[in-house]
Amino acid sequence: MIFFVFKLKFVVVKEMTLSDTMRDSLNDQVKWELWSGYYYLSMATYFYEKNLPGFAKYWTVHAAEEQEHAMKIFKHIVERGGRVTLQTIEQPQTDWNSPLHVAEEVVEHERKVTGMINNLVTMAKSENDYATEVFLQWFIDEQVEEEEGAEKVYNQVKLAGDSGTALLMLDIEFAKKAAAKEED
Ligand code: OFO
Repeated sequence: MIFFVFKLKFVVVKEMTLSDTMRDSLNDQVKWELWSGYYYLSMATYFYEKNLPGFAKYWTVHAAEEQEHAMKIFKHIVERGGRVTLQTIEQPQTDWNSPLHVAEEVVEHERKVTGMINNLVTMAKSENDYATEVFLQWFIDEQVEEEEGAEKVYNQVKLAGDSGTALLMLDIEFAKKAAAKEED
């Protein structure tokens, strides 16, 4: 009987554990989410310098969201019995040619992140790691929103074109969007 209890415990512990490859890939994703936050914060500094505080605030709030994404994955690794290993976060780009250039790069970056999440789902499926696969569903949905949001920003900034007045009006809109996001 004692043996039976022991055996059962062992099986339960084993099922909770992430594979080394899954753990390492999730650890990489923690770094990329934190890096995304760093990247967006760098964009915020660009907009502060350009006297567009609404855009700056918007990207600052977005940076904080990326930190939350990193912490979601951090928590999942810990809950599944894995060890989080924090990695070096490289310096992001610090300058852009124009607000439209920023918007273009955000779209490109979010598409890359979607690819990373998709790769993680493929890995979880191939390892029959159902818990991680289900956990990643939130990120799949989030990336649909993030890509849609990034494309919308791009289209709005493109419409503003070279008009300083249009850009200033958009800046007011982005300040409101940032405030709404913060209240969420
Ligand atoms: Fe974490 O969603 Fe953007 O990158």
